[in-house]
This record gives sequence, structure tokens and C-alpha cells, in this order.
Amino acid sequence: MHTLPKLPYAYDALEPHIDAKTMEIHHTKHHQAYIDKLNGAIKGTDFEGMELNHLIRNVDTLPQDIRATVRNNGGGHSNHSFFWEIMGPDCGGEPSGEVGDAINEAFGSFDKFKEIFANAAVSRFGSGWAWLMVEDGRLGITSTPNQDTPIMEGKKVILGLDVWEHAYYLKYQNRRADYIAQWWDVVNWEKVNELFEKAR
Ligand code: MN3
Repeated sequence: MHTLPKLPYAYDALEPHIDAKTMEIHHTKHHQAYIDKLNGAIKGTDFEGMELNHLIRNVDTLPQDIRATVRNNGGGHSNHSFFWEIMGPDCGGEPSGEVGDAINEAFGSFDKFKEIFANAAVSRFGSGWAWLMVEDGRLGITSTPNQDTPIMEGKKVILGLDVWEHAYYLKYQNRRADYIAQWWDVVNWEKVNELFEKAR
């Protein structure tokens, strides 16, 4: 049975960029709901004990009657568990380490990378995510609808941004671009670098 991971910091730790109320509802209500629906779908099946990302990498091979539920809610569980980890207090700034070099190499500069990533996030119609991913050892930016993730296509994610309205509406209302601009100040680049080194 899948369970809600503990948030690695307090609900108010990402203030003022992401407010405590949003973090609490996002974690205890939205993330929990994905987990409950995922558990409900796989209970008593062969997939009950399967590791989460293994399950969603193989989502297209699941029985038809649970496929969509696992895609949406297993994806939701994976995406949110990941999202909490790549943010933190006293973070932001410029990426250092190998991922910093790789970003400069792939996109020209950190500013250019931020511009392309933010554009992917702001232009995702409706609900979804923007991603920095590693494919065949190379960095790429993409966005996905709903709770889909590049993991479902066999890629590895090292940074992700939730652009569902529930992630920002209390503080930013319709201003998704403002939320994205503020979010850079909570990105945990040390964690992203660690993920990059593993993913390459
Ligand atoms: Mn969310």
C-alpha cells in the first residue's frame, strides 16, 4: 500500500514564494487523494506490491480497467513525491556542480534555460507539469498534461514544476507566470544535481 511521504520541511518553509496554506492542502489533500485512488485501483491485483515508478513506466501494459486510474493517480503520487524533494528553504540561486555545466552546455546559459522552461510551464494548456529530463544522457525540457510524466516514456526527470491551479491559486490566482517566476527561489539545485548525476 502506498502512503503519503513526509514533507522534508515545514509547510511554511517555502514562504513567501509558496504559502503555507497551499503547501498544506496540496500535500495532505491533493497528494493524499492520488494515493488513496491509486491504492483503491491496485488493491488485490498483481500490481499492489510493485514499486511506484516501475508501475507507471509500464502503465500502458496494465489491464484496461485500471489503466487510466493508475495513470492519473500513480502519476500524481510519483509527481508530487518528486516535487517536494526538489524544493526547499534557503534554496534557489544558480545551479552549481555538473548539472550547472550541463545546463549551460545544453541551453547556452542559465537565463536561457529558465526562459525555455518557464515558457513550457506557462504555455501548458490547462493542468500539467513542466520538466527538465535526461534522455540518452542529454538534458531536455518538456511539459505533460494532467499527471503524466516523462517517466511513462522511459525518461528520467531531474526537475519538475506543478502548474495545476491547486499549486498556486490561493496566492497567485490566475497569475501562473508570477508563480513560476517566484518558484525559482525554492528550487533545491543540490538535489537536482544529485538526480542528474544518477540519471546520466
Ligand atoms: Mn499538484
